[in-house]
Amino acid sequence: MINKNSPIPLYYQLKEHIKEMIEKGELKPGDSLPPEREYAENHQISRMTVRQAFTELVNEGYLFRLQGKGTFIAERKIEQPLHGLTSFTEDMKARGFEPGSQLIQFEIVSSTSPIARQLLIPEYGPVYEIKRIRLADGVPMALETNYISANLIKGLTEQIVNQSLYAYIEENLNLKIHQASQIIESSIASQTEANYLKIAKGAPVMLIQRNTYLQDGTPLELVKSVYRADRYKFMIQMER
Ligand code: 16G
Repeated sequence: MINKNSPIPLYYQLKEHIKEMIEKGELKPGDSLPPEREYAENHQISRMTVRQAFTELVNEGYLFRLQGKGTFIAERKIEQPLHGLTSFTEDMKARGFEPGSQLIQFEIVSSTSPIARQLLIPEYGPVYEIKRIRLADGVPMALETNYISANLIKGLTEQIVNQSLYAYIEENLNLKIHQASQIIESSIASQTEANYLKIAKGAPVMLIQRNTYLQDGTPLELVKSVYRADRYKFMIQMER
């Protein structure tokens, strides 16, 4: 599997080999890899080569290390395309996961001025503040906080937001969700976020802020999401 006469660097060959085994399902999430020294001896390559391959695979999210326990195969990341305006429920169904939500907060509050400005409503106007842990097959993927004008979207209930918000808005209220702008930046999980997402405090996360608009340009929602960086990657198609 490793060809020492090839011009391709050994660490790179090893990396590709491990990736292929993961893709074929020969290595499954949670499986452990032998210690670097043993691995190097078995394949008659240097320990440095193994370390470099493992480290890059850790950085790319294919493997993870547990202090004192070894190196393991990570869960596959969900690849989220960025070109369609979709809901979490739609995204998960499209990938064969069962979407779910755990409601943390659901109330009508008076909007702060930054929120009022973005939703184009009077300051202190009533907004729903909805905080949900979004689940895929019961596993926490993201922590999402939505702000929606209570005068625009009437009749939201806990039952509705335990299902799909977008489905309710489009199917029950017949409003057309039209476009959104989204900002993605990296961060680390606070203690609270870590507890909700079942990750370690300080683990990498992606912060997403989405402003969504209806067909007539009315701001529909302001959303702040914290996505697990170990389970998510974003894909965008580009043309030149
Ligand atoms: C996605 C959207 C969020 C929207 C939600 C509706 C991002 C960052 N956020 O999570 O803006 O409110 O879907 O999902 O993609 P639902 O219809 O399943 O409730």
